[in-house]
Amino acid sequence: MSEIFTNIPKIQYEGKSSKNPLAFRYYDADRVILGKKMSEHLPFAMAWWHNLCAAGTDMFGRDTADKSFGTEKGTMEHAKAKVDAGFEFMQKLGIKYFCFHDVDIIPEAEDINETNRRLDEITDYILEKMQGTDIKCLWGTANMFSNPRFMNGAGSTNSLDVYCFAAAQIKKALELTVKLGGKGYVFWGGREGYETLLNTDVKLEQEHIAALMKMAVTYGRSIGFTGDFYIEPKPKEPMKHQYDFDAATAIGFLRQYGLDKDFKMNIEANHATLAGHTFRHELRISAINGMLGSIDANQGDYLLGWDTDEFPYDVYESTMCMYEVLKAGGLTGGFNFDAKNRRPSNTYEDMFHAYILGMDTFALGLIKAAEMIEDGELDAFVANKYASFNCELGEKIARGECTLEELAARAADMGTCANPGSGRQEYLEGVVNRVMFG
Ligand code: XUL
Ligand code: CO
Repeated sequence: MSEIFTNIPKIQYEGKSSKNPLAFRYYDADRVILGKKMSEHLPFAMAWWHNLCAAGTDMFGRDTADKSFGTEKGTMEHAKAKVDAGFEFMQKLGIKYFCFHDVDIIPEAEDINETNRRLDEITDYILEKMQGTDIKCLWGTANMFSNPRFMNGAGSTNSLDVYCFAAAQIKKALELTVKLGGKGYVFWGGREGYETLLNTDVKLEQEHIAALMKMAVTYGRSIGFTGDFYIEPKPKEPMKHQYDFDAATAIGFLRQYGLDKDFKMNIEANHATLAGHTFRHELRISAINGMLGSIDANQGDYLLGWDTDEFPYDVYESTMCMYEVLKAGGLTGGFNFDAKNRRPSNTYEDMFHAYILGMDTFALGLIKAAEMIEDGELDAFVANKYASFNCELGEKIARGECTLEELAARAADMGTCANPGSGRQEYLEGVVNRVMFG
């Protein structure tokens, strides 16, 4: 196999004074931060779909980038060339993981039996490429949204036939994930949602989605999948309303249907902002519920109301993300760059610039978040803010043993209430800026 990205060297760490666009300025894989190597804090993953498949097509125009990798698109030769390109790409960047949908790695056939045969062939090839490298699969998933059969949803479809095809795709994608040693299996909502309640039985659709997830857990465990299943919340797009709106909604759903032991969250930054939350909020809600699993690292554009999947460059956001991740004790999954080059950034070099940007943004975020934790001022402030509960009565409340009468009696004794103390938001924002910028 000949080199594909011929003008790109192996990307090295050169430090923050470097002006070399093909070098890392902050991501120094072996640098130890809070007792762990950067590469362990930041298990980066390449998203097969954006990096190797998406070529810039949008609603108004066709491909701008050439991702044929010297072959005819839509052939198995092309599928293999994408594997070659992907492995060369990951090796040049020192990326240790990849994520994939079933139909990212092969051209889907008319007949699912032929699709599955192609999937077997390509995963044999991927396995071969993995040997002798330290590249692993972070997670796999089934694309249950692109094919027209899924226009009314997959688990939420009105058609039993379509439901069977969704089940078949999940079954196969789970088998492939196990074959490639994947750590996780993702359910992104796809078209699980609705355009109008006028034609939708929400209760039935949600029960069917849960039933499919239960079958996936049972089958996955039976074939040796020991990793986490993930829900990737998103509030809208492609459907007007998506059922996995945000982390809180998805966690409630999992608990309602008894799926919470097998599932965690895969939090995507741009999905969080579409839900009207910060990325950080979604991470915190997942973490406090013991369900912070993995991250789709990207960012949106606050001026645009859709999923722009940009490469993350906002260091303030990545710092807040890494603060949450460090506080939660790390991820069981990793940082998948579910991000794509802007349409006019259409060269091979741009693909590398994008990943270097994303990796450096998270590396710098990690450095700054660790400094914030070591600095301790934020933690100390929060601990002190709730200190009035550090007493017998507070403990009784925490144990659920207190009554309204008891608390009301104390209020009556006091007569008037003391001021709860300033929240000091601006002061704390200043602390963050001090740590960030010195
Ligand atoms: C779509 C999205 C997906 C999932 C995997 O918004 O984020 O690419 O990450 O299906
Ligand atoms: Co995603």
